[in-house]
Amino acid sequence: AAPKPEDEIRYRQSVFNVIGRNFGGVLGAIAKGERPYDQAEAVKAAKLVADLSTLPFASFGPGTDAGASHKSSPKIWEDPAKFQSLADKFQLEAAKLPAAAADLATLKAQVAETGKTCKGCHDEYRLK
Ligand code: ASC
Repeated sequence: AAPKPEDEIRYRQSVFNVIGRNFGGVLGAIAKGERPYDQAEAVKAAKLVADLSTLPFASFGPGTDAGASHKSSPKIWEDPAKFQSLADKFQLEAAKLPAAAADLATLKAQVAETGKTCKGCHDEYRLK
């Protein structure tokens, strides 16, 4: 049986939570100089973000716009293809993070590029 809408919402929120810990909490902090650069730690966080980026967007199906509390804008379900195009941009940039994480300068540049795709989607599709 298909998961219940509230379970889909909980799943995508859980994945975004782990992405946020690893992207902002680890890679973003390193990029801002708030956390020391450790190559193994950075590569691990980058791989998690890249792998997890492939998961949440399948959980915005029909009916998952209502029910449990969430910050997803109704605009997502008005034009799913447009939402998916921003998800694709995020996944494309996130996939470059593991290789970029091998070096601090390339990591900083790729964190900036990936962060733009996070923000682009949040500005349009995440309610305040
Ligand atoms: C983060 C985080 C986001 C993005 C965004 C980038 O670390 O939690 O939502 O980066 O702020 O602009």
